[in-house]
Amino acid sequence: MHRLKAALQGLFCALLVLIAQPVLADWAVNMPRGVTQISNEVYELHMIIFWICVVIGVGVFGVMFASIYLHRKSRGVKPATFHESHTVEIIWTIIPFFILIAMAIPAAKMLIKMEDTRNADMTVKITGYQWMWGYEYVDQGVSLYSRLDNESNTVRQVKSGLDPKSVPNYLLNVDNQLVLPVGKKIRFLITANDVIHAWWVPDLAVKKDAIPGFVNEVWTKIDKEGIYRGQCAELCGKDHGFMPIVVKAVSEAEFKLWIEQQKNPTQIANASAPTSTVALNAATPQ
Ligand SMILES: [Cu+2]
Repeated sequence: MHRLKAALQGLFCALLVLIAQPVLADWAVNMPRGVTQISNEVYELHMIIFWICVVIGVGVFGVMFASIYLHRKSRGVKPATFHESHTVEIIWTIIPFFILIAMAIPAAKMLIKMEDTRNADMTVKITGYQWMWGYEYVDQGVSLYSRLDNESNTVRQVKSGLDPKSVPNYLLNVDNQLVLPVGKKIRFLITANDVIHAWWVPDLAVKKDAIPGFVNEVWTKIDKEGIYRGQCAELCGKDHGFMPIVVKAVSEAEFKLWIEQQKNPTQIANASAPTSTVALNAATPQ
């Protein structure tokens, strides 16, 4: 008994030390809360389900270990005789049935909410390619491709001899970000051009398969400006690990400005570098 007490005390102290370690401040095993209303609701739902599982786990294992300890042979306990008991079988069928129903109702409500793309303010078509993403702002007439950034791509090459730790956001950076306005309901139309990919950004709680020949719908409404990273979440080929997603959420005014810049790239180039205009004009046949 003393040994058990000492072991438990040791375990408790070890846990305290682990929790107190400042280096673990960033260390998290739980899913992120995210930056959309949906992502927060998904988090709450996840926690409810988690605690239901904890209660079930503690209950089942508690009864099991108590039975093993209290009804062990060395105590002279005689085996019970409820083998093939209908009452027990009915109880252990009905209880999980109601637990599953209790979990399925909020989960189904959540799924319906996530799929409801009606009354969107704008639409972005997302196409998965081996190995990059194509983004088309359907209402604005702007489209772009988004690939792994050059820095990560150089370092990732076999025998590059370069240190991945020297690259900030290694393998999670792209050349062209998906710029989106905050506070707007954005409908995503997701498809693929070759094989199955999946568009996944945890902070937005959006994860949807991109399947050739199909168009999947999902939506988001981002609450907070910032940069949110994700990855392709479907094994799609040898470079599956090298097609990250970067969403840049900006204010509506900034978004409009960015769209204008995308529509008239030469105008911006002219404004920022007048010398290049001369070169451009000279090169263009009159
Ligand atoms: Cu992919």
